[in-house]
Amino acid sequence: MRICVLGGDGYLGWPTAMYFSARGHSVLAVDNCMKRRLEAELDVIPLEDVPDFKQRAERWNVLTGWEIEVVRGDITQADLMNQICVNFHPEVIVHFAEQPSAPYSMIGRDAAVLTQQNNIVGTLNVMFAMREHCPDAELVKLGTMGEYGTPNIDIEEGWIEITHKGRSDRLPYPKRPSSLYHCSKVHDSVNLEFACRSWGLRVTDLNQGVVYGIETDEMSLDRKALRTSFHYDDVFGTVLNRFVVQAAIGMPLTVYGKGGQTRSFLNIKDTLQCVELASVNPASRGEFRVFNQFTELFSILELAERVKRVAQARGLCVEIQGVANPRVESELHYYNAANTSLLALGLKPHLLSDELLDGMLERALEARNQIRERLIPPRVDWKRGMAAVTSAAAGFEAAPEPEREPAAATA
Ligand code: NAD
Ligand code: USQ
Repeated sequence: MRICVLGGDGYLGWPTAMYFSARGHSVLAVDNCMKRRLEAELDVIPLEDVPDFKQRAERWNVLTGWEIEVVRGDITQADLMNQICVNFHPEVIVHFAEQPSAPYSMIGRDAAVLTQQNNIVGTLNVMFAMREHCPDAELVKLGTMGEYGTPNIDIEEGWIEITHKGRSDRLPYPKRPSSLYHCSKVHDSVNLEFACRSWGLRVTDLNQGVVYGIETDEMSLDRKALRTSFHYDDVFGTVLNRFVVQAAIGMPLTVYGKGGQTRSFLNIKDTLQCVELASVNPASRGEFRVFNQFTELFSILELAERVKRVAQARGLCVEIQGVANPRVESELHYYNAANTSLLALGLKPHLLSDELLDGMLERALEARNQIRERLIPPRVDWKRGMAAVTSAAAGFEAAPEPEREPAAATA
């Protein structure tokens, strides 16, 4: 198939581009490298250097004989999406190209506007370009489980049968998003459902849980040149990746609040499988299909305990530290979400194992001299934005970065 991967330079987009290319699909990867710009603005860096977008695609092409075609451009520019649809004729558009961080969106007004403009306008441009130039293609759009929030009823896959005052209907499942980033995903979902209903587009909205892991099979061809990004900072790092890095340098694991927050999770390898399943089994014309894309549920405290146990087995000393929760979220709640659609299509989950955690820990230990402790404490407060918590984080930052022994000495 001809598959366009929007956000092809990102944590998930780059492995997806390689995954499809390795299976003989024609892949066009598009990215404006906005994420790298935001990292520089916030002075955060991933755990390991991430090779340049074009260079790693060239390396892939040389190593495999396949071709990932690369376009550097911004999908909030309508012309770009139109040109892609006219010139590349995608059969599938996989859309990762959004600002993905909840804390980033809560820094303040400008970051919230950037997030919502970038995400919502980009998706609108995709919708209109598809309507005009490739109405039969499928859009596989990355949404998020956090669109639903944590309701006190079971979470269905995008739709719910409701009986109200004696009448029944099948309606979009109610949403209560947990940040202004998550709100942008809800707005996208509303726009896309409308486009399917009105214009007959075919869309699969993948409400994905928190992704962990840094290894996919394709990377083994050249681990350095083909690797993906691994963030551990408070803005772009997700919880499990952060805990692993904290364990590697002996920092207490930062569980926010009581730690009873339950979230859905999946291995990055399963993201690739799910996107493939949604692509090769497309939605029908006019169908807005929603899949909840996760394989397991964990509370944050459970995850911290898992990381602690695996790190201790390596002789590392790890503590769990309750941190005042910078977010507004329930810390103890009911959570039961359906995820049967992707399993029914053939998803074979890679569940969270001690071996996988140990492998991530190994990578963090190898790179421990690059880890900047000052990037770990949370700086973005949901009620007051970033500036307000700088002083609260100062206690963490006061200590100078310690000199560390090479990894092998402590592992
Ligand atoms: P990422 O930031 O690493 O990747 C997104 C990429 O899109 C970046 O390379 C960025 O430069 C690019 N991009 C952003 N706006 C763009 C624009 N206007 N034009 C062109 N390129 C643009 O994020 P990720 O973690 O790989 O997430 C990918 C998608 O999956 C996002 O939509 C995110 O919301 C969603 N998601 C991620 C997770 C997760 O745990 N990582 C979980 C659920 C959903
Ligand atoms: N958390 C901690 N300690 C930390 C970091 C996070 O306790 O050091 C807690 C948070 O309070 C939250 C949970 O862990 O309850 C998850 O936080 P996260 O930063 O790992 O993930 P989140 O902000 O929800 O966002 C991530 C991705 C986003 C994606 C989302 C999927 O960045 O792109 O949409 O996961 S979901 O959470 O299902 O909506």
